[in-house]
Amino acid sequence: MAGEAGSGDRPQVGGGDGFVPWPAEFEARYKDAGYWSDRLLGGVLRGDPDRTALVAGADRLTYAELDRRADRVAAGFLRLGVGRGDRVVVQLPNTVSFVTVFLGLVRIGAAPVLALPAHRESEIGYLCELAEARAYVIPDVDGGFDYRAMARALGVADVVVDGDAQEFTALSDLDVDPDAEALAKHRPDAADVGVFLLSGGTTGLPKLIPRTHRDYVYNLEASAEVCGFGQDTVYLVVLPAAHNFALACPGILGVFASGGTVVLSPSGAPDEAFPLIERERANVCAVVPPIALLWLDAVSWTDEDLSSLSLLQVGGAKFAAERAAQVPDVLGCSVQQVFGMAEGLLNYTRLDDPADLVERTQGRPLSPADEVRVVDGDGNDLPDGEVGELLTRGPYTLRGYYRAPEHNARSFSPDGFYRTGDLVRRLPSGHLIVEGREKDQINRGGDKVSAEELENHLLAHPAIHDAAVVGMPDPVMGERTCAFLVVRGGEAPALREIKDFLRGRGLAAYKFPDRIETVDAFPRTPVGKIDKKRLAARLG
Ligand code: OOB
Repeated sequence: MAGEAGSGDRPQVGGGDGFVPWPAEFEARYKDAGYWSDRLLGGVLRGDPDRTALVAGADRLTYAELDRRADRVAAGFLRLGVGRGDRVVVQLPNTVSFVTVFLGLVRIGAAPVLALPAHRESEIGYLCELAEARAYVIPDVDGGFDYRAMARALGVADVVVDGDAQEFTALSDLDVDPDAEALAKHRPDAADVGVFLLSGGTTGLPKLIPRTHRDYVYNLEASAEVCGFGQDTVYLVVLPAAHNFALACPGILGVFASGGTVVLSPSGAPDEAFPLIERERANVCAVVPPIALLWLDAVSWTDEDLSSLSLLQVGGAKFAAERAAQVPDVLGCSVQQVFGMAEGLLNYTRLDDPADLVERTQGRPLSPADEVRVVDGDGNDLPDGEVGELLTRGPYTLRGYYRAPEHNARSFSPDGFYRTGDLVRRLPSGHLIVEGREKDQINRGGDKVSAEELENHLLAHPAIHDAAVVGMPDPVMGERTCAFLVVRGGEAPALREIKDFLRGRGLAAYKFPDRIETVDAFPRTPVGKIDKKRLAARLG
């Protein structure tokens, strides 16, 4: 089992390769204080070998079985020519294969690039290129969508298919007897990039977030501690496993490190999730606010026994205080607010926080080493209670997006603080309240839509002269997406046509506008930029 780090004399993933390392003084500080260790992502399976690690559909795997399967997949990837320092785009739904592929890759130092199942040609093509992916792992068909057809259209090298592989390599063919020597040769260093997460994005193209073994291991271990995970934890996964929240906050990996059980659900729909809670006696689940709202309603018309639930983590978008207050009464469990980001910083309300803080705030930083600043438009620090932009750096917050020097110059302060684009207010206790956003992004119930990315796709439509994308308030999703369009004379295209057009361009469906409004011209700010605040104010 890939437990400890290999020797440090081999070249690290990163360095001159587009990875921005922490400065040496911070590295020394985080190591000395014990935040960073030599523990590796491939070694997180710390449960009793005979206990159940993973449940998915009819499959139940013990820790010993999952460990063995991960090594076999690792060996299979090695045979395919994938190894230390490579990147592999992984786009799998919540299945056993997601877990074995993830663990197999990180054990041989090949970093999974975690795409969401909803991503399509536009996102995947770009990711494969940016990451120079050595392979691309997909299901055959999921949710009625044939991923093989997409892989074929993209023409990317080395496609691995979970299921009927057609002309591609079958994942089942990567089930190979492991060779301990070969595995050891590819064992990564804890300083290597272990996994790439996707940024929610504020620019025309998605960004890749490099997470090193040591920072991500700290992320998941410290989270597991704050959330009280242990071997009795039975954690239901309803969000995509590829999302940071479900993967490592504390998520799947935090459960494994604590010796508990992970139960995979295909979605958060009550008719799928509730029977699993009842059957497996699940006690923890992480959801986005729309799912929490749905569950609060659904308990009245479903009859599953949810009494095992003890903790509902809610994050990804703002969860209203009134709704948070209902969770204990209606669902019979505690609620925990989680304000996190794939870039790093995690804020949790604590299990012993008074109800008032749990309901009204989005938590406080996970680590004593998290540095948090709240600044005004000129970058001056603001006193507690005043709203400003959240800046942060720390032992698990990135120092730069992968291969994005120009964007990094804007997204980080000269002394390495990440500019989150979130507007927050800090209480004297350190708890943060999210008050809004400065970044040009729509938070659609936890799914992030970059306005610029969608605008660029809309501008490619022959009838569209100009486009401005804004969020509109929505009682369930928090926000939905509205595209204001200036058309080139004649009729504006209908919403359905716009969606077909975007689908044809291979854009993930959650990024499609929910509404379009045509205008003659856009209101402008004094410096001539589109005044999105005034546009948003027009939405009734
Ligand atoms: C999580 O990660 P991302 O990378 O999809 O999105 C991060 C952004 C934050 O910058 C903030 O704008 C928003 O999502 N956000 C919240 C929030 N949690 C995230 N806004 C208000 N209230 C919250 N509780 O969304 C994520 C990553 C790890 C754990 C949980 C969520």
